[in-house]
Amino acid sequence: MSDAEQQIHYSTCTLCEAMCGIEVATKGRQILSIKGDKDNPFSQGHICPKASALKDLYDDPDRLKRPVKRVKLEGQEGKWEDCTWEDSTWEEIGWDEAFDLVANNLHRIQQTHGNNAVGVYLGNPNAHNMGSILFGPYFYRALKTHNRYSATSVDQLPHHIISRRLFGHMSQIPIPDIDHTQHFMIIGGNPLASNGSIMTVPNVKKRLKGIQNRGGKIVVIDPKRSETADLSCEHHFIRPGSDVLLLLAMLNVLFERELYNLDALKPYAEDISEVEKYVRPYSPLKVSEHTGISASVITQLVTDFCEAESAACYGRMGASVQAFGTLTQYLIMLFNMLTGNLDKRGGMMFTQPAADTLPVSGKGSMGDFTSRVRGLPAFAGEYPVACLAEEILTPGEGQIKAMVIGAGNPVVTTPNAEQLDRAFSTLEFTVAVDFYITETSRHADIILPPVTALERDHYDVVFHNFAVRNFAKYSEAVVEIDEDQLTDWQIYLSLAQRLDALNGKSTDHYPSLWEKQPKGVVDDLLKRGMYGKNGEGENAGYKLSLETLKAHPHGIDLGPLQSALPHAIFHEDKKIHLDFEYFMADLERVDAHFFNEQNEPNSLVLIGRRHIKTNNSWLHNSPRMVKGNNRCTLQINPEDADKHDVKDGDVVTVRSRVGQLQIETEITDAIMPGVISIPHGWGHDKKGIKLSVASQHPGVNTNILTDDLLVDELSGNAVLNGVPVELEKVS
Ligand SMILES: Nc1nc2c(c(=O)[nH]1)N[C@H]1C(S)=C(S)[C@@H](COP(=O)(O)OP(=O)(O)OC[C@H]3O[C@@H](n4cnc5c(=O)[nH]c(N)nc54)[C@H](O)[C@@H]3O)O[C@H]1N2
Ligand SMILES: Nc1nc2c(c(=O)[nH]1)N[C@H]1C(S)=C(S)[C@@H](COP(=O)(O)OP(=O)(O)OC[C@H]3O[C@@H](n4cnc5c(=O)[nH]c(N)nc54)[C@H](O)[C@@H]3O)O[C@H]1N2
Ligand code: SF4
Ligand SMILES: [Mo]
Repeated sequence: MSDAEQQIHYSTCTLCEAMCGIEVATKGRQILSIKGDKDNPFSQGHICPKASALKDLYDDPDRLKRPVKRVKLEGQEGKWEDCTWEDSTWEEIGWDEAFDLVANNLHRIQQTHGNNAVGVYLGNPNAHNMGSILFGPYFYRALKTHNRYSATSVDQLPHHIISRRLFGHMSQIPIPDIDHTQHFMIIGGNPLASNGSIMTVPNVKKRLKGIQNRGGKIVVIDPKRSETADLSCEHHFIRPGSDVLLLLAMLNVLFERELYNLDALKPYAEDISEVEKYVRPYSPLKVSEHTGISASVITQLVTDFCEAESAACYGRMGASVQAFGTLTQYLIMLFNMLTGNLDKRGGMMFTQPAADTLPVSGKGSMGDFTSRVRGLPAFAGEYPVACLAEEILTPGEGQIKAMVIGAGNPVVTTPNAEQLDRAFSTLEFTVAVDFYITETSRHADIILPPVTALERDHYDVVFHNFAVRNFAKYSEAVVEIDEDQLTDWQIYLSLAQRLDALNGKSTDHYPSLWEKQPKGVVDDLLKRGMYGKNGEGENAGYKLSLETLKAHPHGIDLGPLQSALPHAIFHEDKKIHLDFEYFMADLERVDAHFFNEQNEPNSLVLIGRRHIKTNNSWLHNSPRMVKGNNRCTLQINPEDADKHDVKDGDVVTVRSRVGQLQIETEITDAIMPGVISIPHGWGHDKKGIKLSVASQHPGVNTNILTDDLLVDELSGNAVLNGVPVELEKVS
């Protein structure tokens, strides 16, 4: 090993959505360094501090490499619920034994209690993992359960519902053409910390500065003067959860001043002028107090937007994961359409990815089911995760008795986290596909650990679809793995095959899947795609296939985003279905919420925030990522601090309907009065986890405060921003 040569590999960072190209130096199975790949045409050498966490993850002694089984210590028979964490220990087992145990237990529970007795939760890293995305579904389909949940419903669910209804496919989401826009309005996104979301945009800072350098403008609407707001030309505080009113008033101004531009969209949406009748009651004056933005500023926001040569209004996490997230994002879409900026250079545009999964993936089934206990709507075969705990805790037919958790940590990341934690301890059987023993996977009977990102081949099946340029890149694993280490897809396919066999179904198709592998699927998609070897038309000259991409290890630039209507529409009539009846019905709830005299607005509401060195709940075991000052603080405006007699650094108790926690304060005028901010992803003080670095920097879990009963009713998406809380100084 010691005389191994140093090698350089070109790969992609999979930690966030930006898809930065990385240059990884290895020696044998040692990772020496990770740098930005200067020759990657898309990211041009950019990386953020997280890229080195890929090495830390690979080297982490806490990481599991073989399956483990949780066993009770002697004398501790009975249910897990009655065990303390000290009563059990983990034992390494072989893969075959692990797969048999998992398949047999899930099968047994489904035979006894029905298919829906097994629940599935899929977390965010699946989206960054081609194997999970392409082969995971074989396993979920084999389970035949309706009880499916994912991180989508604490995140981008509204975007999917809107795209499904308007354009006919849940993943056909328009992206800001950031490199050409002259006016970029950001509502509830902080790309400088998050590196962009539903906008794959490596080196977002440079691209934002590019807008300013060409005389354009960036406007940020956010209850916090975020890093992005600091860089922008204009920032306005907004009361959390009131964006829907701002958008209604912005649309109102468009019609009032006849600033709308129907020409471009009329052929695709003849009824678009009907928007006027819905927004007429919401004048800037009417919404100004509720939003905290003056009527004149609202009008100015619209006139500036309309005067720009091109403009994009982009709403993200802060605007989606709140009480009116779906209606807000819908109105944002209408605003882009009515100003002539949908499908226009410098506006919101559709990508044309090389490996286009849309034609072969589910468009998003709607309205098929509602959840058993609370009746929340299913979308694309998933229920909102806000109702997962009650589906485990409420007895009756269809009660969840076992859970499969793939690359997720819902005990930290979903609302009313303590309730879910309790619920998980009542389960008969749990399996987690994860390389860490986390707050969630500690509940598992079996943990199946896949390899980490640099140990597997990668084509970004999801985020190329959301990129601000058309681009394609494939990379092979950077380091070799042991024969008995598996990737996610091998785990899922093994389980699927066993379950199908147990259910008496044919398994004849499995040998060809094992042979094809996810990369074979990508190869097919590339070849038959619009830039493909077998493609036709003006872009076929690229002749893409896996082989071509292997020969271009830095990736291939496929040019700026192009107009794509009507091709981008999946509805058979090739029209955009505005579906007023569905979306605008929610205005009734808006009126009841904001304009009912009896509703006293809460004096203090909670929002979240991200830091460049975090990635949801799971990078805190990298010493580099947690070094320095405690970042898990409660940010509060000086005015509110005074009101509560709190000094910087004081510890306060925060209470919501569902829980309470204690946390250190950080007084800053960057946060709006009446709002407090706590970052998510912390709270690594649970017994039974095996995260030795994270445990020393535990922080607190903000989702102890977020409320499972608060959802955006149209979608069932969780409300993680704008949660009513009370605060008290700890004496
Ligand atoms: N209050 C509040 N809560 C939030 C948010 C917020 O802004 N505020 N944000 C929400 C959002 S947007 C999201 S997406 C969710 C995320 O919520 P989750 O997806 O539930 O949580 P993650 O922290 O991403 O957990 C990922 C888990 O996957 C494991 N993992 C990492 N890579 C892999 C892999 O390649 N394979 C496998 N099998 N496992 C892997 C990690 O060890 C970790 O345990 O959190 C949400 N929660
Ligand atoms: N460093 C880092 N990067 C990440 C992640 C991470 O955990 N860490 N997570 C990744 C994931 S899974 C996602 S989904 C993306 C999310 O990426 P973004 O959508 O950019 O999310 P945030 O950075 O949380 O920024 C949300 C902003 O919304 C504001 N906000 C909160 N409530 C409201 C409101 O009611 N109205 C308005 N207008 N604004 C509001 C917040 O103050 C915050 O500035 O980031 C991804 N990238
Ligand atoms: S910006 Fe995202 S993709 Fe780029 S290096 Fe950082 S975490 Fe990785
Ligand atoms: Mo997310």
